Amino acid sequence: MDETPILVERKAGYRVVTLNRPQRLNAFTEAMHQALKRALDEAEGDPDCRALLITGAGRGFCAGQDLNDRLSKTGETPVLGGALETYYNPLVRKLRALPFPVVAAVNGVAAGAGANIALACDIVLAATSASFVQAFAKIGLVPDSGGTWFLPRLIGPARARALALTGEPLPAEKAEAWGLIWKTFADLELIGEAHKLCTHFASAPTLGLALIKRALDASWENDLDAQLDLEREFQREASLTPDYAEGVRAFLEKRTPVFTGRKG
Ligand code: T3D
Repeated sequence: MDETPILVERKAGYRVVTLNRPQRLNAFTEAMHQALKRALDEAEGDPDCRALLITGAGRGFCAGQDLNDRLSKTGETPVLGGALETYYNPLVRKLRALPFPVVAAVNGVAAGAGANIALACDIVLAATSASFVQAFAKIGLVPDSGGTWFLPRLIGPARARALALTGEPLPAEKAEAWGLIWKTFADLELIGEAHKLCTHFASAPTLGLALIKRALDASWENDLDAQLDLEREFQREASLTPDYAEGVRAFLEKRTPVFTGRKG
C-alpha cells in the first residue's frame, strides 16, 4: 500500500501531487511526509512549474496523522511534538512560501492535519460531498498544522472555537458559505475545475502572484502603515518584472498578454 504514498504528475506549467494511501483515507506516515517534501522541493526547483494542485486518491482527501503509528505493540502512546517539528510545521511553512499558487482539490473528507494542510493552500476547492473535520479534540489533541491560526482568521473566533472544541464535521458547502474555502463543485466536476485553475496560473505573471501571497500573509501581523510600506516595496519589485511590462503593453494593444513568469 505504501510503495508510492505520493503521486506526482507533470502538466504543462504545473504539477499535480496526489496523496495516495486511499485505504487509510490518505493518512500521513513518515514515508508519505518524506515523499511529499521531495515532491514540493522538486516542484519549487522547476522553473517551468508555475502552480501546484494537491488532491487525494480514493474517497478521502486526507485523514491527518496515521494513528496506527501512534500506538505501540504494548499499547503505549508516544509523547508528541517531534513529528510537528520535523514534518507538519515545515510542510505548512513550505505550502505558504512556494513561489506560485497552490490549489487544494479536496475530493472527500479532510480531517485533523489533513484539514489544516488543505487550509494552508492558497485556494481551496472542494467536492460537495467533502467535509472538514477538526478531529483532534476527539482524541485529546489540539488542532495543529496551523489550525488554531487559520480557523479564527478565516471564519472568526466563535465558529473556530466550536469546530475545534467539538470536532464536528463541516460540510463543504457550509465551509464555502462561511468563507473557510473558495468554492465547492459537484463531485465529478471538482478535478476538472482544479485543472482549469492551474492551467490559468500556468500562464499567469508568476512573480507577481508570489508577491501577492507574501503581502497577504504579512498583512496578518502588520498595521496599516507597515502594510502600505510593504505594498510600496512589493509594487516596486513587481514593476521590475518583464510580465508587468508585457501586461501593460498587451492591455494597450488590446491583445492577450504572454506572461513568462520569469525575471528576465
Ligand atoms: O505527531 C502527531 O501525531 C501529531 C500530529 C497530529 C496530526 C493529526 O492529524 S491528529 C488527528 C488524526 N486524525 C484523526 O483523528 C481522524 C481519524 N479518522 C476519522 O475520524 C474518520 O476516519 C474520518 C472522519 C476521517 C472519516 O470517517 P469515515 O466514516 O468516512 O471513514 P472510516 O471508516 O472511519 O475510515 C476509513 C478507513 O480509514 C478505516 O480503516 P478500515 O476500518 O477500513 O480498515 C479507518 O480506520 C482508516 N482511517 C481513517 N483515518 C485514519 C485511519 N487510519 C489511520 N489513521 C487515521 N487518521
